[in-house]
Amino acid sequence: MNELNDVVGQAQTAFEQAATPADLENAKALFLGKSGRITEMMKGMASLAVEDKKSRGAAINLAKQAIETALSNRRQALADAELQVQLQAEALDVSLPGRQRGQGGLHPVSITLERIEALFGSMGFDVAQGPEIESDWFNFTALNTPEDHPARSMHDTFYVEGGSATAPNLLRTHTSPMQIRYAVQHVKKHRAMIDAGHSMPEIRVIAPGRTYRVDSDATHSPMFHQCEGLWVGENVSFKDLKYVFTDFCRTFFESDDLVLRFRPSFFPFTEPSAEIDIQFQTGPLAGRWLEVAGSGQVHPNVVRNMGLDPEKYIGFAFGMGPDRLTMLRYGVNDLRLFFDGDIRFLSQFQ
Ligand code: 2NM
Repeated sequence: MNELNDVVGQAQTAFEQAATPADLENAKALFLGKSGRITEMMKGMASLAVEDKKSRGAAINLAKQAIETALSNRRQALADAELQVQLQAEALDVSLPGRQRGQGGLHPVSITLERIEALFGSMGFDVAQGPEIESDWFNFTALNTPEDHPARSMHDTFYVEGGSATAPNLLRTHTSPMQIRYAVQHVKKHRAMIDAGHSMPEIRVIAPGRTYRVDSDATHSPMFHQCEGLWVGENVSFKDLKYVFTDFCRTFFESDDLVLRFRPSFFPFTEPSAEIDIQFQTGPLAGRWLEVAGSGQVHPNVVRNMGLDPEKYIGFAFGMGPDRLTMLRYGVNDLRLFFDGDIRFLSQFQ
């Protein structure tokens, strides 16, 4: 009897010590398997007398049942523990906020273009639109560019299919052609009024957009942005351009003491022409002259190509680079960062 109690005790201990279901099945074999302790005891009964067999058999059966109970308890305990581990690993925190779609944002150059449009809009300037594939006439000829001007060469301009030898198509190299288109439409709309000797409403427009030139380094991208401005009327002068552009620069850079310098220059479409430089009085760029735009009085040939009499109408124009303005405003030192599409760079402007 003592021996049976010991076997039951040993089985209980062995089962408790089994850490995995596989260990437990091995431990079970030691007691209930083909040559396990209980099985061996059953076999040992063969030599007993009939009356002893009955009581011995009953005792062994009780021990066997106790071992089976211990086994099934341990099986359940191990299964429960395994389930707990799995539940823990797959636990869902239902109080977490839902996964949201990434919030997009404007490209830094788009932010600049929107600011430019808003600022000039507040000064009565309309925003022109036009095609990126242009004709040679709108991009060069109408703008008084000589037939042999180097800008027309294939080294500087991307020519595209669809034109003819005498009227090629190209990717616009500036946004001035949009202004010619805009001016021509404006003049057409007011033709009767002009011919009757009345004053035409002034043309005040900016032309922002993508432009293309064969050029690529740290400060030049084959695709870049431009924003040109045009102001045509009977009584417009350089002082109007100076006033408007000074106001624009001070508002755009949020710097009231910023000063401007107009430096003589040359463009085929303006005469006289001037580069516009700005100088900050405070901040990291203080004291340096920074070139931000070209400008000038619209050439009489260009005024004529708009359908206006240059003896009666006078225009002023400017052209600036929104990419460079964005670099200056945010302190970016490599133009290519804008067009590499690296989200780590772009997301800093949101
Ligand atoms: C510049 C510099 C100077 C300009 C001229 C015209 C137009 F259409 F009136 F002919 N639009 N923009 C102009 C003048 C552009 O960019 C550096």
